[in-house]
Formats: sequence, C-alpha cells, structure tokens
Amino acid sequence: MKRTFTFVATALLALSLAGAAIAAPTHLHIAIAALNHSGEHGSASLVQTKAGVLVTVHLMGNKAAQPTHIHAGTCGHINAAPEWPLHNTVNGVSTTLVGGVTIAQMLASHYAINIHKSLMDLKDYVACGNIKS
Ligand SMILES: [Cu+2]
Repeated sequence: MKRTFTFVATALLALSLAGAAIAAPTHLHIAIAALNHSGEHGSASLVQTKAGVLVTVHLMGNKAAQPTHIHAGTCGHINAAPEWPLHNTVNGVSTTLVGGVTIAQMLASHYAINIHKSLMDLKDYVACGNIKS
C-alpha cells in the first residue's frame, strides 16, 4: 500500500514538473514587421538564461545605428517610454541580455520590440514585433 502511494506521488510530481516546463518557455522566435513603409523587417529570438533574457534582433534594410527597445504595449498601440533598452541595431543586428526577467514575465503582459529610425529621428518607428508565443 505504501509502495503504491509512493509511486503515485512520484508520478504526480513528474507530471507537475512537466507542466512547469511547458508554462515557462525557454525560447521564443518572433517576426518583426516594417512600419511606416520603411521596408525594414526581420525577426528576433529570445532565449532564457539564468541571468535574464538574451534578445537578438535581426533586421534587413538599414546599416545605420538604430535605437532599439522593448516597449510596453503592442505594435501600433505602443507606450512611447521604453520598458527595457536594447543595444542599438547596427548593420541589422542587436544582441542584449535583459537582466532579471523571464520570457514568461514578458508573455504575461503586452510587450513589443520597437526599432527607431535613428538617434536623430527617435520618434520615427521603422519596425516592430510583438512579443508573443
Ligand atoms: Cu524605443
């Protein structure tokens, strides 16, 4: 009887651990679409690490340094104040470790990766991708 209980308890524990793994994504790949006819588009990958979320943006269409941030909101309905700054996208690439946060936390609300035209034209948005699974 005791052995049966132990077996059932172990099976339930294994199931709950599997459930936790599904609920906490370790990778996310999102599309980044052009805004305002910029012709700039690409994708971003988010990878969970112990220190935070490693965000890599790949953007086609521009080689200049372009301010890149995670903003609250969705593309088209975005909060103007950046939530998490990312490194500028230069030659179409930006790689940043966003510390102290998880992909699950990002997915729990609405956030988007937003790319601005240039340091001089911060108000011009050229590309955006919603962070969603
Ligand atoms: Cu921004």
